[in-house]
Amino acid sequence: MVPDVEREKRLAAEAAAALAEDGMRVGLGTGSTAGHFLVALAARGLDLRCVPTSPTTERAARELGLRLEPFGADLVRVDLAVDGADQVAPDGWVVKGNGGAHTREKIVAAAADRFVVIASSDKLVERVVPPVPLELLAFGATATLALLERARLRDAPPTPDGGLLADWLDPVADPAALAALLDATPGVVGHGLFAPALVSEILVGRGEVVDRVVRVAV
Ligand code: A5P
Repeated sequence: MVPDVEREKRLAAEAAAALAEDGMRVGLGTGSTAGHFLVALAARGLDLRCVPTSPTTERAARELGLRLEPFGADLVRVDLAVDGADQVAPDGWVVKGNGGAHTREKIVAAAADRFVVIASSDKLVERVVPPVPLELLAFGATATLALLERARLRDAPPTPDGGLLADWLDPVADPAALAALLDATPGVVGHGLFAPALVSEILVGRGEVVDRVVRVAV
């Protein structure tokens, strides 16, 4: 049976919104699943301070009446961050960035005491596969691409931070090894491989229920 993807996204988003408590600082992800989370979070009417991960999320959150604060010296950590995913693998690796916001999303996830990934069941994969989203510094992007032979620029506007979007297209035999390679390549500003250690919890809408995988830090 074909899953009702929007319903599954909404169920996962509502389960994540239930984790928010009055007074929390909350990181707001980007994408359609995160969009459901914004609606569910706003509906709770809590007193929150929120950090958006993209201009799109910022606009949507503002329209829903969520209080936004600059991600600066007065707010360097968040209690909870919630975001969607493009791929969720059983070994805990998550791929993000189809919408191009992965660099900001990872910064906010890394600043979160609890980073919760929400997804519909169609995002579950047996193993990470390409494309893996990249953001490149515009300066020297051709040279950076030459180092990453199997990456291609995306036909997309620059990110809000001036970065160029690209995708790694080779098979991903070992996500940790690829993440290390990308982290070590000058000119790569960010990539969409989110390591298991970054993810506290994964909420997957599956039919009428939400499966919860709580990750134990190792
Ligand atoms: C944004 O850049 C992405 O990381 C999204 O979070 C991811 O692509 C999931 O998007 P959807 O919820 O729209 O599938």
